[in-house]
Amino acid sequence: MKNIQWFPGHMTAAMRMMEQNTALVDGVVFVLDARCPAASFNPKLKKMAGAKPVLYVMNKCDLADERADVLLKRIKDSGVNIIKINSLNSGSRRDILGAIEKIVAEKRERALNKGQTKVFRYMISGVPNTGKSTLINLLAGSRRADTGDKAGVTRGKQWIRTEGFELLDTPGTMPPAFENQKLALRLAYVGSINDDILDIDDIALALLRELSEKYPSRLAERYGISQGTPLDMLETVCKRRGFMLRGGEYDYERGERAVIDDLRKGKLGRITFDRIEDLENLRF
Ligand SMILES: Nc1nc2c(ncn2[C@@H]2O[C@H](COP(=O)(O)OP(=O)(O)O)[C@@H](O)[C@H]2O)c(=O)[nH]1
Ligand SMILES: [Mg+2]
Repeated sequence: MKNIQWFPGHMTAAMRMMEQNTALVDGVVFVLDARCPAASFNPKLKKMAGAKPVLYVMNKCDLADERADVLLKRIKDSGVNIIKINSLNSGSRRDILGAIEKIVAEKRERALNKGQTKVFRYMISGVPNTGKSTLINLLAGSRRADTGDKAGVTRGKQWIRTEGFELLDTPGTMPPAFENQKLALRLAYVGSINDDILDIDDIALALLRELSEKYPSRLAERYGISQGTPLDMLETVCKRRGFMLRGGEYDYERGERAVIDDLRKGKLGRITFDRIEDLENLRF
């Protein structure tokens, strides 16, 4: 299997932009994907935050199951600020506002005592497609930041003002190399790596293998898959969906896209890929 490597030029520029903006902010919000918080954690970005207060947000919690809560608890118990939210649900607005306010509460109090009303600035950061722009829209109460279900929708720099805060949306960035290919694959499944650079065969087959280990009943329910190699499973998907080419050959690519699409749209149910052991060696 080809190793996943991705660091296009605009990402290098984005890293530089974030480095410069870190100096301007009071805190950094790192948006993670609740289905794979270890995979979507970026040590480079963390390092860039330096001594600034950090809040981790496990977003898309509606797509993850209770295993994500186990991960959240483990990270929280290590003394880290972390919450889970669903950015598409207005009920999460209060949670995130409360969490970012808590981080600057003392500073705000001190400013108020001096008769100043301060606007606190946060940089919203994280790998692509974790929902940074959607989170900003939730906070701003309108569609202000561009969103999209693929990597790389947000390009430039945007400050957005809301309720005593200014939020800086940023394009997603990735580490230049993935030390852990297992985690890199999970980012690919959930759409945090631009599909153009991916080998869809590798991703879909790895996804089928991982699902058959972790959520076999979902594969049985949706595709009638009982067992077999990843390729056997893919053929079952093709048969079930009628993805056949002339001459009775399997249309593998359509089958692959269907499985990936189903996962991304939540049609395979709530899924969490990461496990406690994936958090080892990560310093949130
Ligand atoms: N189910 C679900 N989808 C979400 C959530 N937050 C964002 N999304 C979707 O994820 C995709 C990427 O969101 P976007 O905000 O553009 O991500 P960004 O690249 O981090 O800015 C969009 O299709 C959003 O509608 C969430 O909490 N739950
Ligand atoms: Mg964005």
